[in-house]
Amino acid sequence: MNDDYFGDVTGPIAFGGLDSADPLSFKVYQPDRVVLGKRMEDHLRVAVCLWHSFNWSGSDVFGAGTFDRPWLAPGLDPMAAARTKLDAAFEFMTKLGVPFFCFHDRDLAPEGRTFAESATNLDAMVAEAEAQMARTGVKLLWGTANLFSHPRYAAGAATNPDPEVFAYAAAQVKQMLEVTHRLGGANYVLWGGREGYETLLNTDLGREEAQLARFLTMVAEHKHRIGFTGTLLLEPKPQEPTKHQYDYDCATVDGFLVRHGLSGEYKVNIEVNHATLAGHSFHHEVAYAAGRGILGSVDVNRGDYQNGWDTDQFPNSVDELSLALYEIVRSGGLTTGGFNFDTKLRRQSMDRTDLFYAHIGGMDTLARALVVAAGMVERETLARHREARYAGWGTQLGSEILSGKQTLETLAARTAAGEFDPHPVSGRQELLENMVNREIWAADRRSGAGPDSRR
Ligand code: XLS
Ligand code: NI
Ligand code: NI
Repeated sequence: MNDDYFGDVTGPIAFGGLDSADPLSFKVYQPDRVVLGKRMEDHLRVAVCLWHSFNWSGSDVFGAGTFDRPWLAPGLDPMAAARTKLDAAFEFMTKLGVPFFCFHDRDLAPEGRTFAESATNLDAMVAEAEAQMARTGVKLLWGTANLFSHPRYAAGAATNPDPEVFAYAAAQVKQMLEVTHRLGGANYVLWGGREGYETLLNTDLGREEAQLARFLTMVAEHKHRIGFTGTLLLEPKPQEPTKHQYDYDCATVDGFLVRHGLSGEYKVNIEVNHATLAGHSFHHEVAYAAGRGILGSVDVNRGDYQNGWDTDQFPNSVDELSLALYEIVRSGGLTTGGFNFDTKLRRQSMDRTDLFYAHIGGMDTLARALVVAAGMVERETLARHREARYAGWGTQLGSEILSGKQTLETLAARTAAGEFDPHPVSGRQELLENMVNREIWAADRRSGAGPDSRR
């Protein structure tokens, strides 16, 4: 087996702790460290993505690729290049020590001249991936179909004005769902990159919503037909590449699922930078999805607060991630989901080793956020305040209002009779913020101090 693409790095990356000066060691992430009764690796279920990390050359709209990625060099035989890319990816994942990966059909195998040729290419590469997975133990967190790169999808896939494009997308998703099933994937993702519009002047919103609903119903039906037991996930994003995307945010997706009888069939794959593009915090999106029972998986990254793009940077803010991790942990954790690094290196981070620095930093940030979140859960720091704030709803009045025993008339009569005299109480926001900071600062003592295995 090749071991050539990341020759500068000897894997597996070891835990070095906070005192280690080795940039190729984990400072906090320790797979076997037990946090709230569960191994860190099992809480986080980290995945590497094959698109930004292995199938992108560092090109942007203004310039050519900058990255040192021999398998993306022009002029290579596409299938040979795909095999090299897969070798490199599995070498990277094994050295990094992550349990999962994610890919689009087109990341694994090149598109052919016909659908049949694309399908054959994919099947051949899936066999290779299967062998790599068996050899390394790396598992598939989720698969997905690329329904946005090819020009045929410029006006959408399921929401295209042309039903033949819908049919083409259906064929692609059918194969990728089956591939994901064959590879034992834990989830299947649909991100509607072109399911939206550029201008309302040529767009029939009602028709496009009906098409999307039909498409997602067909996907759910096929999932059951083939016996795939993983979770179907929709990935919300408000815009980019289109001006407006229909799966705008978690609340929009939830409403769509309810409207079309698809609740229970789909959960959400929440991406940090998509949350912020939608004008929300990631914390908000996680809390919303958890509250609605649709929290599925996370594409972990971050945006840049000074621009409005999906910059997909590697996460590095413990403060922000801790709040989201807190909601995730207290809601029971990600079950079939995980944390997929849907992240792009900056264009000047050209070396292959930069992929290691980026993922190590991201995993340490996640690990540290998990330790902070666990502290908040263990000490019930926030939960006690939250419960006390709503205590009134546990009284007879509260339960009678919610159960429908009270009406506007009865409440008006009782208020007029002087029965109620509510007094505003402090929300204690600054106190709660201090409590969160204390957990973040105290985690310094705990985060490098795992009792167990160095690895
Ligand atoms: C793009 C999306 C994409 C999905 C998978 O913004 O994040 O990468 O995760 O199609
Ligand atoms: Ni994503
Ligand atoms: Ni993104």
